[in-house]
Amino acid sequence: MTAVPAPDSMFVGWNGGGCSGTDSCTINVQTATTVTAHFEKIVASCPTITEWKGEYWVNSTLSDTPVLCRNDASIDFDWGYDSPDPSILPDNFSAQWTRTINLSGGSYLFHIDHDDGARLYVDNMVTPVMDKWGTCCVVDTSAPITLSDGNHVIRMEYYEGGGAANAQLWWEKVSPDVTSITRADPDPTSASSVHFNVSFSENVTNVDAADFSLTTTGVTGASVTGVAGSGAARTVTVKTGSGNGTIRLNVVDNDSILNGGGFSLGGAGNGNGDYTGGEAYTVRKDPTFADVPTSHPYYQDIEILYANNMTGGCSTNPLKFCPNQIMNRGQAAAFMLRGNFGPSYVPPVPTHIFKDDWTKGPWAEGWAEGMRNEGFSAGCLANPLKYCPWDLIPREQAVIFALKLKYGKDYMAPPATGTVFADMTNPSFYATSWAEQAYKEGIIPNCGMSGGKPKICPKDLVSRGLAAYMIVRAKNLSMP
Ligand SMILES: [Ca+2]
Ligand SMILES: [Ca+2]
Ligand SMILES: [Ca+2]
Ligand SMILES: [Ca+2]
Repeated sequence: MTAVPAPDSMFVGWNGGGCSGTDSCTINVQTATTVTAHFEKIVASCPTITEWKGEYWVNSTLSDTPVLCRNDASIDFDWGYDSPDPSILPDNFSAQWTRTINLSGGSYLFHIDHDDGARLYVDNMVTPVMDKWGTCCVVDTSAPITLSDGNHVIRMEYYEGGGAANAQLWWEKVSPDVTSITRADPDPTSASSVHFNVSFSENVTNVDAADFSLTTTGVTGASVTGVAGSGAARTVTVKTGSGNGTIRLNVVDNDSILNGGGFSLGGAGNGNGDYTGGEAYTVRKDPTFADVPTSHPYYQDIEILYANNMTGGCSTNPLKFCPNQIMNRGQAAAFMLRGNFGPSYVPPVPTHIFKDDWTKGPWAEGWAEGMRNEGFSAGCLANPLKYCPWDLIPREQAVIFALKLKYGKDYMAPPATGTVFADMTNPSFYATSWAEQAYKEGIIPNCGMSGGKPKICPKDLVSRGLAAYMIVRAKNLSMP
């Protein structure tokens, strides 16, 4: 006797009549004898599923229990005349793939390619969005489906009758989105109107002032006054009204903004294309510092430095910054350490390691020792040990401070070329590599042009205003 299991079962052994084990059994029948063959259903156990849960049946109707459960990276199968697995015969099998997937909100088209039939479910596991059970061998596309931002459950059911077999699922987002809203003008601003750059994921039409709103603090009378541009970009002009505060531009989706396919922003429905994550302007109609008017070339940088608690100015009543005062090494130490460790950094109590004359400004001694303790500067002279706090800082030294502020005390600039500047052409000079790198990274502006090349003016001294410019860029600071 031989026991032959059905495709979804396995033979587990004989019982009775002198038969045992799972080999074939021969019995000599002389009296009534009962021999029982025991079978067990194959119940597939699933491994850890990280992508699609793929369950496979050895019938074409998803009936009974699956014989195989596995993690499938994608639903992209072309089995030809073969089968998904050695445990499954090439005809009359079925499968189901299930996955919870995070999608950004919008309108989607789902596509299935199938031989033989398939059904697709999205979120609703009772009513399929596509039912192609019994229709074979074409690519089918769903109607547009609008999905919210977040998790969605997708299930595809599939069967193979005979001949070749394949199963594929993919989808595409067909509605446009706002991808960013950024400031087009310097920030902070005292201007009566400012501009925002609005970017969309693709070309759109029907963008006008009614599609925008403003979120403001402090200011009154701000309004959207114009929308220019085409394609996937717009520039929106906003009147800043009166008062000091902030203005952010938002997109309010009313389904009027459409792409070339006629799909509305964020998918069908108002509100699903809203965008409130853009950059804001800080509006300051009156400057913070009495000596830094809004027309000052470093006005934005100094305001940003102040707003980030990185400077208290040079005098308090009236509040002044002294933007044109030349920075000395003592002041640079304070900028450097605050810039690196944050505004709450407190310099160490001096232990008088530097033999400088501190009577001109006792405040600087702790900052100088902080620079040495933190490894930013060993000093200016080794014997006797001095820091030279009152030496003024030329641009060729400031670029080193700025790059170390950006990347840390151990940073070294890459080798110099000597070809960047009209007035700094010796690649072996100690500061050339630092100046070239700082200029390349936009940390220091040029000081003019000569013969088609920028000038760096290495010996020019650095004002506190320029120092603000360099710190803002080295630390990538903006209005908080
Ligand atoms: Ca087949
Ligand atoms: Ca087939
Ligand atoms: Ca509109
Ligand atoms: Ca919409």
